[in-house]
Amino acid sequence: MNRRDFLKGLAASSYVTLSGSSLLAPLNALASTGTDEVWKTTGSHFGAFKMTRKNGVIDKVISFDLDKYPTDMINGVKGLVYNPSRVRYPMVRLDFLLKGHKSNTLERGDYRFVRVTWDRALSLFKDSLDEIQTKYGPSGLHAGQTGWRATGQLHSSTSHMQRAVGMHGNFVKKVGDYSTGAGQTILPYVLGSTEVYAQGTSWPLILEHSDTIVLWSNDPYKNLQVGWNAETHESYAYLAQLKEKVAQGKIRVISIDPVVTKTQKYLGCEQLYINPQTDVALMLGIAHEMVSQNLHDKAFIEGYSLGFDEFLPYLLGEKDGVAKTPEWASQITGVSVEIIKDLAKVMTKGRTQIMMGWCIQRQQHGEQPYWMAAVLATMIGQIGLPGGGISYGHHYSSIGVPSSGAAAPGAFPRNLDEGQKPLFDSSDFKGASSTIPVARWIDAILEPGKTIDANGSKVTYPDIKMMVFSGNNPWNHHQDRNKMKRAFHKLECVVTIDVNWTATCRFSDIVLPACTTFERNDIDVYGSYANRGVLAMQKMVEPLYESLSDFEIFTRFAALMGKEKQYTRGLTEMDWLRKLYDECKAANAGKFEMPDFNTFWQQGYVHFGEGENWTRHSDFRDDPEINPLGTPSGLIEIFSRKIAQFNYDDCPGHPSWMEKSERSHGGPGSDKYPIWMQSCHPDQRLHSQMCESQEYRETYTVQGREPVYLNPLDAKARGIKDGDLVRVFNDRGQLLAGARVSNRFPQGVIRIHEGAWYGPVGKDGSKQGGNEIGALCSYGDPNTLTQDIGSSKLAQACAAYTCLVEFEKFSGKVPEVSAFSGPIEISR
Ligand SMILES: Nc1nc2c(c(=O)[nH]1)N[C@H]1C(S)=C(S)[C@@H](COP(=O)(O)OP(=O)(O)OC[C@H]3O[C@@H](n4cnc5c(=O)[nH]c(N)nc54)[C@H](O)[C@@H]3O)O[C@H]1N2
Ligand SMILES: Nc1nc2c(c(=O)[nH]1)N[C@H]1C(S)=C(S)[C@@H](COP(=O)(O)OP(=O)(O)OC[C@H]3O[C@@H](n4cnc5c(=O)[nH]c(N)nc54)[C@H](O)[C@@H]3O)O[C@H]1N2
Ligand SMILES: [Mo]
Repeated sequence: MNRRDFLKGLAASSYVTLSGSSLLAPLNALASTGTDEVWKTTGSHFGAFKMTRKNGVIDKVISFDLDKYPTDMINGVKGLVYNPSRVRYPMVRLDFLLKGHKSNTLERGDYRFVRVTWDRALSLFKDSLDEIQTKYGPSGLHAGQTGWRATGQLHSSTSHMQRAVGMHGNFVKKVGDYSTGAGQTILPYVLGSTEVYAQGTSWPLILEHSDTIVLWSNDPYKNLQVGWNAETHESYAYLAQLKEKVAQGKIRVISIDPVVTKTQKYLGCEQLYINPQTDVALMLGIAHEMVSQNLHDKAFIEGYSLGFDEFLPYLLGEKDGVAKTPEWASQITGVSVEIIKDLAKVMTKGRTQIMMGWCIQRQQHGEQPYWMAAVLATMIGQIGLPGGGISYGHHYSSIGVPSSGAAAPGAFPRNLDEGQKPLFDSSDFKGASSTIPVARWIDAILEPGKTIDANGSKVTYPDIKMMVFSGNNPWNHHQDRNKMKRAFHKLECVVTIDVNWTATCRFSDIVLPACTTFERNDIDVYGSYANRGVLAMQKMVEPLYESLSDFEIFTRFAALMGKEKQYTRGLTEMDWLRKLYDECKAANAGKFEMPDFNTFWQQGYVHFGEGENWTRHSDFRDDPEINPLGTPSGLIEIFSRKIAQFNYDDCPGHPSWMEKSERSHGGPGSDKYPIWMQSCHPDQRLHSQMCESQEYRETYTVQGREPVYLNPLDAKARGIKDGDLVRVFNDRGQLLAGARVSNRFPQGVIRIHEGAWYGPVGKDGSKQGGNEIGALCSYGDPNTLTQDIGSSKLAQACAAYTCLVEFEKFSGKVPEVSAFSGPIEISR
């Protein structure tokens, strides 16, 4: 049947709705059968595993021999492959199939999809790209979002999509990321590098030299479970040693956090409660006390930094009439004057390592706490000493585990090869920017042509008409679902390549099924920053249903353009793995022994051995003239002339306390919505990944919903008991979640972990009504409620933690959870 006949057929017949019943087919009927039982090695963000296969189905999953601290999430791994949310075959949204780019976009998200063949799906995809490039040029297409696609150097799904789509034509890209957008923008001005993605001082040195460790907005025990590459979990051995030292009174650890973190419980360390979003005020109060008690290291400030003199009048209140005294800070932060004064003493006595988490910069003015913390560390004067100074990543991807120093394997190219030209070879963005801050894409869709400030430049929003997503889940990661719906009404076409029926698929027009990482062969770096070795990721089962690897999907797509060879360079999956491995072996020749590829593949792993201890910024400390920082002056910039020249009202030339647009505990907006909602990273997932893992999810859900953690007094005041269903709401949206009442959360603070799947239902409770603006989320996605604003004119970064809400006991007809059961399948 050609396209026209098919569409005619669709239009002429009445449709039957197949609600997900076919999704419950027995699992072992889905994969190829066999009687083998083999152990194979593979890797993932959750660590490395060994798996067996029985009758063609993954059977046992056990942790890798070298992983001494495997995460509990290992119990969810099988469910990543076998779950009811898998995308089984290519599907197209009903009205898009009928009307293409003239479809009724208000229907987008009503979840009605029609199954099509791979050929049809890929040609519809290409036709759409043709139409966009012809009508609008490259500014009409955004394919630049990235995310936590599965690990693997070959099968990086984002690279595959961007290389192939890039061979078709140019498109809008992003700068920065949701993780550290504000931090990675401010710190190059202050410390000369992003710091967040830099290797940190080695844990053994910290354990040896630190007297005090301040965990500031930081929960490493929770967050080190996952890594950007296959995680080794070696950091946990150091955390175990730290726990011992805390018990022996050898190291004092203070966790500055509104909530009792998993790390605080594990270490048995001190917790210092602080009102959310007020950390800059606390830091200023401490700094003020240091100055008034003459505790700061004047020689270090003089020799290694610039601009303390410009900052001091602000601190002392000579500029704005407000001295940033401990008394002043206490009123804002809820931390007592005595404790603030004591912190100034404690931090300047002995060796103090400040370890910043990232959450604190995912808020409005998120640049400020990072800058001010660097100023505090400068005043303490221990930057560049082992166990002293400041770090911004010890909770992430094995940072602090000494690096092996070996060369890691390369990756499949994301960009076009030298000399390759796109089919539509235009770079005319019609006066708009070709790159926009990562979290501002919804604003761009809503207000094309608008010019904003961003990091010293002007960005003019392109008129985006089509989005392509692969390896990221924007209907998880972006803020303010109802605003997103309004933006998506303006798009002509949305294409998503994913393993599962995420909410992003739900709001797409063309959905293509990728297989999981366990259904293809790959290689990975073992231990991101530690770079412990090279791991074989051996295919466990054939791709389920009609899913394909991203490599195969885009090889077929490239073939439609006559560019298959250009895309693959004429190499198969195994050819690529061999090539990446052999290049790595050559780069390590004479330094690290690596066997030939076949031996490696058979043994599953090559070990590079242990790395050496290292202290961040020690070279700068040794000689700031020979080893300057990457800042304009080469010194730590307490005052930045460059930033001051930008003249931003929300990011002046030195760190400053600024009130937030929404803040609890007496701040703006708290009279109407008194509760601060934090949407921290989940303990039992990687963002939205593993939420689909049904059995594992059921170990933590409450009445099938995502938990919302509540303080007992807040719960009681609203007549809520542990286990009740709760409606959480503000002017932006509403969701259902299940109450978990816990003393770990203070009054006025609730937590719903990000990554809870968006499962909107209409007023009638139907999943088809999920496209309605204001629809209730039936599962509990916190981004139904968060604010979509930029951190400031500097970074324009994600500010999800500037968010107030209210909650109540849910009364009303309880809707079914619509998040996980896949689309409403329409057939003739
Ligand atoms: N409210 C709030 N929002 C946040 C945050 C927060 O703290 N609070 N945190 C932010 C941060 S730091 C981040 S990093 C982002 C995370 O946001 P994302 O990185 O977008 O989140 P993931 O859920 O990991 O999305 C990865 C998607 O890739 C898919 N995928 C996995 N493997 C493959 C593959 O092999 N092929 C293809 N095609 N697809 C694959 C998965 O199924 C999943 O849908 O969220 C941000 N959003
Ligand atoms: N298990 C697991 N680990 C992960 C991830 C995951 O999804 N699951 N994601 C990974 C990724 S992509 C990232 S970006 C990192 C995220 O790393 P982070 O952003 O650092 O992690 P979070 O756990 O969200 O937040 C850490 C702590 O900040 C506190 N906090 C929030 N707001 C404030 C505040 O205003 N003041 C103070 N003092 N504290 C505050 C929270 O209460 C929480 O305890 O984690 C990585 N690790
Ligand atoms: Mo992140």
